Amino acid sequence: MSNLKAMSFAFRKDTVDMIMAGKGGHIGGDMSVMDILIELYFEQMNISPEKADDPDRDRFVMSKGHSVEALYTVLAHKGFFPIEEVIEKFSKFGSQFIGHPNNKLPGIEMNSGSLGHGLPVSVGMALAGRMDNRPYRVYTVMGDGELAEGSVWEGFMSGGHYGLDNLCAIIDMNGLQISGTTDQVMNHRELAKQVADFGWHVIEVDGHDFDALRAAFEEAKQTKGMPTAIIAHTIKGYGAKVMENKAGWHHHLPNAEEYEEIVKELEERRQKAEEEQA
Ligand SMILES: Cc1ncc(C[n+]2csc(CCOP(=O)(O)OP(=O)(O)O)c2C)c(N)n1
Ligand SMILES: [Mg+2]
Repeated sequence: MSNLKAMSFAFRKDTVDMIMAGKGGHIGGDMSVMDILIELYFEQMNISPEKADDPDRDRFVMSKGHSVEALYTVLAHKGFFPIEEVIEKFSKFGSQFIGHPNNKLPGIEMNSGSLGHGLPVSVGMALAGRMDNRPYRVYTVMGDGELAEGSVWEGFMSGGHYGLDNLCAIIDMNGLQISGTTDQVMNHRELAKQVADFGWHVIEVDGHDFDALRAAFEEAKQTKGMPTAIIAHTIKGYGAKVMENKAGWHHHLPNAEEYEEIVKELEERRQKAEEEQA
């Protein structure tokens, strides 16, 4: 599929169906991170089910592990497991498709869910790649609320210290966390400047613009001697107005009426994206 934008709305529908079937999930952050994941898995990363154990595969760490439903959706469409199976089994008793990433599933590198660990571990993976002379790149996605964890800043410090140009951190900058705006809960003021001060190359993009995301990832690959942080400005709940930009939708389970509304709007946006490309 070449029209990633149209694809993204179809993927969002699968994610919503997964959450409905599992009777819960982190819908807001799934919707904001979806386009970042699609661009990474379908355009950027050297990864596929056949390469799941290849020592040279690119590594992806979902640091904001609560957005696992979006990750399952993208991994399924990439061929790691059938999408129907995830939708059916997600969050059910005894299922391996649990509510946060676990590395017993193919395609998942690291257990996560306790925020603040993805970047420090990714620094280790990138350092190991350099020491072993491997060509792989390491990508990790964090939430903007997650940046309140102190370990994230140790990760920024060490990534910059070691000049890890095989490392790329993406911040899903949706302005909200679990209980309010990120600024209210823990304001990080001038994020781009702060991260740059730790020795990182920083790029800011619209996290729902595939061309902009692609250009940012290409720029990261060209950047030598320092890691890159991509601050992706996104909309929490992106895809249907009823869930957009509302802290309460962090893990809200849509009722029947809201579900109908979401599905209708996702399909409208999917069709519009198809027409725009035609
Ligand atoms: C260490 C830790 N503290 C608290 C939580 C509970 N928690 C789950 S999601 C979340 C908010 C995260 O906000 P953000 O990183 O902005 O994620 P997004 O907006 O992308 O969903 C919190 C506090 C957690 N998972 N881990
Ligand atoms: Mg957030």
